[in-house]
Amino acid sequence: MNVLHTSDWHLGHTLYGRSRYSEFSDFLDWLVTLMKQERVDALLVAGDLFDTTMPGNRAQELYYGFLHRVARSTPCRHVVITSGNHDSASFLDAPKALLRALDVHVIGSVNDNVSEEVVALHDRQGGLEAVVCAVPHLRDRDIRSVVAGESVDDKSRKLIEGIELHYQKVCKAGELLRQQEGASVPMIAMGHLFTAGGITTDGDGVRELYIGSLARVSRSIFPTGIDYLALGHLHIPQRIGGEEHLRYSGSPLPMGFGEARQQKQVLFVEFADGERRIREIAVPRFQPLERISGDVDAITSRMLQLKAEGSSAWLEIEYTGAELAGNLGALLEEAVEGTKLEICRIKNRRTAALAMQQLSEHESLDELGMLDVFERCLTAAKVPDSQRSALLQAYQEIVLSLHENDEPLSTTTPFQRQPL
Ligand SMILES: [Mn+2]
Repeated sequence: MNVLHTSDWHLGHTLYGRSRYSEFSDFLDWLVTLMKQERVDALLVAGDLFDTTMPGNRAQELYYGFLHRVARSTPCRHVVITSGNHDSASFLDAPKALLRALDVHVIGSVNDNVSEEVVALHDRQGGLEAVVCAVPHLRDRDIRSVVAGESVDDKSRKLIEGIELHYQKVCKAGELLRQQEGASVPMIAMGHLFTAGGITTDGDGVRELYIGSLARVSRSIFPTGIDYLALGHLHIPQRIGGEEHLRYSGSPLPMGFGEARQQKQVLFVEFADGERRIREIAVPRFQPLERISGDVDAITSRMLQLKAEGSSAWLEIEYTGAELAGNLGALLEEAVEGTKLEICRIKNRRTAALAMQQLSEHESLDELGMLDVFERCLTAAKVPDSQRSALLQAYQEIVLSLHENDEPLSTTTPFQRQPL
């Protein structure tokens, strides 16, 4: 049996206001072709299918169009989709019954009955071929009973225990089903969460959100006996604890310039004759991204090089020179004129450094991250260092809970820029 694992598509994602529909469309076309070539029997998508809880029509069209194509034009017999922190669980669940007709199993929200999260995959003859313990993104409120006056450590411990218990219950139900059918088929688990030691990239926002945050679990929470664990949430592909079969597939597209140089992948898992073989399949780069960092000379010479190559890269320019470069914007506009290059963002470190010393008129919210803004508030209010870490933690917890609400966030709040 051939299984393909992917996650974190973030359909509808924009990069500094630029829409990425053509990249998403190219990726999904490529995926359909791959599924035919590799004769994929089951596709697992471990959360963050959409970038926002209320995806736009084009993002939805891509999603449903893809599922229809998979059902009609590939050998794939099963699709299992679980929710991520960016998805609205109820939005994913809404067309559940309809999608079942296409052999697509959607598990958006946690249900009191854990067997709802156990998906039995049957072959054409009706025999069991795999059991998937499809755990959706577990939100704080799904698993933890809040008690007033709890310490941060209490909350954290309860949350981790809750996640562990949930995985145990679902995997136990999966094991039971496997025994009932008397088949020694693979047991696959899915999830969307951050595990300790996970690697994140500069600029993806996950560091900001998870430093000292609650939802940090270790490898030991996953029951032994799982033949393959398909995780989502981290955008860099990685193993957990170096183990071959516990994997994050990572996002297929770079979600920001910090991920621009990473090779993106999907994971191909073949179960045959009681053996498991895992293969990483590289995802092509549909739209090149590049971050150019340096002084004016370094930036312009790299741009000339790209121009000579006929590159159509999207660029993030980071000026780190010593002098104030007031004409940087005009200089760069001139450099891209008549080329296919596009500048998405210009970061002027020199100006930003000045702004840190004194509030500058030129400072814009765009230059600051969520934590920067909060830290400015703490500084402005002369909050003593001894209180900072507790306040930061409380702040991060509030931000996390905002992300986990099922309603779209207002476009006017800085929280709109979600991490991972
Ligand atoms: Mn994600």
